[in-house]
Amino acid sequence: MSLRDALDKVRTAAIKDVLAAGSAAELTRVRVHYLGRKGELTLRLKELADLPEKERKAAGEAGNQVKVAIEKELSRREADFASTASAKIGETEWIDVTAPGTPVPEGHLHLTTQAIREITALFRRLGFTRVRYPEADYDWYAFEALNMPPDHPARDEWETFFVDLPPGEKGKVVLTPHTSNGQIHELERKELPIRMINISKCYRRQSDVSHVPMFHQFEGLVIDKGISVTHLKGVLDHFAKAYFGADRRTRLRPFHFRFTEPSFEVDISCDICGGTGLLAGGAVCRLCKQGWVELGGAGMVHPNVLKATGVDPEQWGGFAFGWGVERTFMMKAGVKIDDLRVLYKNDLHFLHQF
Ligand code: FA5
Repeated sequence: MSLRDALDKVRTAAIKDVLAAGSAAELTRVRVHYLGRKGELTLRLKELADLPEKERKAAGEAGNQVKVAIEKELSRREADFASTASAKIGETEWIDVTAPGTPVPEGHLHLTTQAIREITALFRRLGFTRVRYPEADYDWYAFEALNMPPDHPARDEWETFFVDLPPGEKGKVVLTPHTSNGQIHELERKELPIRMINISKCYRRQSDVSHVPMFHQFEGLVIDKGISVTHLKGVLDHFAKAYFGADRRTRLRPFHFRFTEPSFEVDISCDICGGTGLLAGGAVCRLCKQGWVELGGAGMVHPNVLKATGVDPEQWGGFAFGWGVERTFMMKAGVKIDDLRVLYKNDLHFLHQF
């Protein structure tokens, strides 16, 4: 058989196979069988090289025509299969544009941030201005100007972290163990009267169910003329009722702070045990043990603090209070957390509950 005849035979067989293919995958197999690297037509075309030169050109052209004819038929059938497949998508894949969408997971602010915002808004309504002061500060602001001279034993209660820096004019640098440093910064500005609410991070070497090493306090300071302890009591009562609910009880316990006189600890009835100290089965409440949880300290600003900042205690006076943000949040009605440390474990199962 001449090469021409052989090529015609390949064309006829190939086109027959193309027409018989029942799917796009079968078509691919036909393509490989005839046009692939070792395909039938490809092998025939390789034989061209053995022909005498005068026949080679015409045979080459004939071979090319066969190739073009097969390609054309293959492409036509491939296009048929593709359009049938896309027509079928309409039957199997559809979307109901009226169906409710899948909700995108939404985050929320951390519970402490939420509490800080709520506390700030509450005091703002009473005319307090939110301020911020450094969280790494000099000894003078954290202790000395607060009537706690160097080596005074009262300092021990603050279990302070010292920063490893050479001491400056105002003493060593500490991570603020409370927000009372804000009182001194605020008084030093000499813009009286004062109604500040200073909220920031505090650091102490403590960790148990009601203590974390990094926590937040909010510190109020009111300096004016004619301020008495009844103003303090009024502000604290207002805050407790607005934040916790009218049914929660607060109490002031006499206490001692070096920077206030008289001084108090402010307690609130525990929400975990309803202020009884006992849980339903009779077990002692893990958080409060006796029905009350301490929220923070308060008192009338000590004259020595005013003197240290150059404010005349004969003319000016006022009160201050400093409470823990986390403890305050924890005691909110319905929160019922019996271990403060969960707030900072980054456990989303816990955080998403709120
Ligand atoms: C003080 O820090 C005083 N500066 C408060 C004060 C301000 C008194 C102004 C008078 C006038 P105290 O050490 O008790 O006081 O801390 C106050 C509150 O901070 C505590 O009652 C508690 O709510 C919170 N707190 C203290 N340590 C921690 C801690 N490690 N983790 C979480 N909260 C804490």
